[in-house]
Amino acid sequence: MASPEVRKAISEAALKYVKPEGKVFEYGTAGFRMKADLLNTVVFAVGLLAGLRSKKLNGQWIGVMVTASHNPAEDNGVKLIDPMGEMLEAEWETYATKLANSPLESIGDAYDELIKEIDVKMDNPARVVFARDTRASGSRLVGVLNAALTATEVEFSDLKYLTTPQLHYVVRCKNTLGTQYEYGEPTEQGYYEKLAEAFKKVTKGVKIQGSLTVDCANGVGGPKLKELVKYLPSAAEGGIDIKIVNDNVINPDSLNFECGADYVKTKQRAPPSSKAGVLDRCASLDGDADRLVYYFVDEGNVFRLLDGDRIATLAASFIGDLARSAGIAQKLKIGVVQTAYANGSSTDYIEKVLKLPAVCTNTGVKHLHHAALRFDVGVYFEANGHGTITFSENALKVIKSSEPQSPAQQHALDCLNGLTDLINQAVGDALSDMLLVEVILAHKNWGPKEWLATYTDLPSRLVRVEVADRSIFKAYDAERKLESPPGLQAKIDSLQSRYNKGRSFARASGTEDAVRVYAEAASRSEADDLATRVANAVREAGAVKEIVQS
Ligand code: 16G
Ligand code: MG
Repeated sequence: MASPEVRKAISEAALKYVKPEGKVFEYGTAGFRMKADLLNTVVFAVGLLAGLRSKKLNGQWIGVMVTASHNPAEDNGVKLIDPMGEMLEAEWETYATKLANSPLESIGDAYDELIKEIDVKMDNPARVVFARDTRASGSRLVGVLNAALTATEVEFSDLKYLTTPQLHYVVRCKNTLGTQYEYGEPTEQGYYEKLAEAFKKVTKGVKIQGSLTVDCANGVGGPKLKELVKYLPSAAEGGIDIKIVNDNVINPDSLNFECGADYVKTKQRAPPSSKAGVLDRCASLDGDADRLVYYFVDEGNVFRLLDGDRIATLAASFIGDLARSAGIAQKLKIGVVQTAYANGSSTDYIEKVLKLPAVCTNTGVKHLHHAALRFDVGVYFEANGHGTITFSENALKVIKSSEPQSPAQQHALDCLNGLTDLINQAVGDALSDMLLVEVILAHKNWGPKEWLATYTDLPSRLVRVEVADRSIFKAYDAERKLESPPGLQAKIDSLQSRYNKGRSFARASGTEDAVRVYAEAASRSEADDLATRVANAVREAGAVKEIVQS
């Protein structure tokens, strides 16, 4: 139980906020995310829970990130980060949901009930570190967080503006400091130094050609990339010639507006502001810099997207080659983790050309991350550009302790070693992923055209369908099939079988009130047609259920 002082402080602090009437909150794939005005009481609850999570884990640091990623400027969100920089453990998502929905008048009781249910030792210390993106509502929400942490006597550290992956990095560093798993200096500067140091190691002997234009979605990635550039070698010294665009964080409404990774991926076009020339490398981050996509304008002015699938295949092929050159391929189990949204051609390429296992999981970073941990080197990316590479303890041991038999082996081992530092293993990180892509392209001596030529994407289409109640759409088999509503899956199966290389699925979104339909097929018209037909079937199934319910 909380002490009477803490109970009193919680009640007093909670009085300042008003819970939006009739709104039910749910800790989803990306934490809580909605219109920023509705978030005060949710953030207060998250603050209370963060302290409990830390106490439960014997005072390890827990992170709280205030961001709504690629959502519009008027939204905001909040999510918790576990000690190793990972997403919050699934069981605790239900505690977060419970606390966020508890009436304010009795939030102290709900807090005490949770302490009992989770069996938290209240004598343990509690430590929380938090940060936010550049949204205007962030400062108010951080104030609320501060109030909850103060009321519950939690030690905390406010790191102001950070990208989401930077906060994940700091959390992991703080909790590994002084142990054999030390991950780096637990500061923003430590992050830049680690990346820059690793970048220098892995670019030894290679030259990066041309320039890279980076669209920062007018979010926190802009100022942070500018900072990172200060630590990297200049183009003249063998570094990257980085041109930063869409880095306006002064006008709050410009965030994610007609730019950023989500815009580029979903619209399949460059931001209208883009001035890139033919074959120029371009990249887009999202609003909190945990997603990255590349693109370029081909000869003939055709827009070409290089999405998360492309980054995964590029990285897997490079690491596979390095492991072979280093003579350690037999000792490392390398695998790629994707979701159902991965283009079928990328999966074929991984299995048939790279000859690596490809695993499919549910959408949402935590699912991919956990599946990746089952490999020694787990390459995971969502098609939308979120991903990273994990190295097992065994992999680190093999890479660090192998005795090279030749200068070529030495070079490959050094490069692998550098990669383990260059890659943010806590979470997908657009800045770190960007350096990784640049390094690989330089090693392979490839421009974006050669990268694109590795395989040909099947034309695909994504459709968003609004339904009365998305919860009736229950998926299985890594969200590739629906068990409910009854009969719908049979319809989808029959539709996709009519198209050459047809593949389609529908799943309820975890972040919006909608069902998403994905379809791919051998030609653009077939993919579009299949998507339209499946969307109609979903619409009908949703409508039927609505009538049944009423
Ligand atoms: C969240 C997820 C992202 C996923 C997306 C799917 C995290 C940090 N983010 O943004 O990985 O692709 O949701 O959204 O897990 P949807 O469920 O609306 O399709
Ligand atoms: Mg994001």
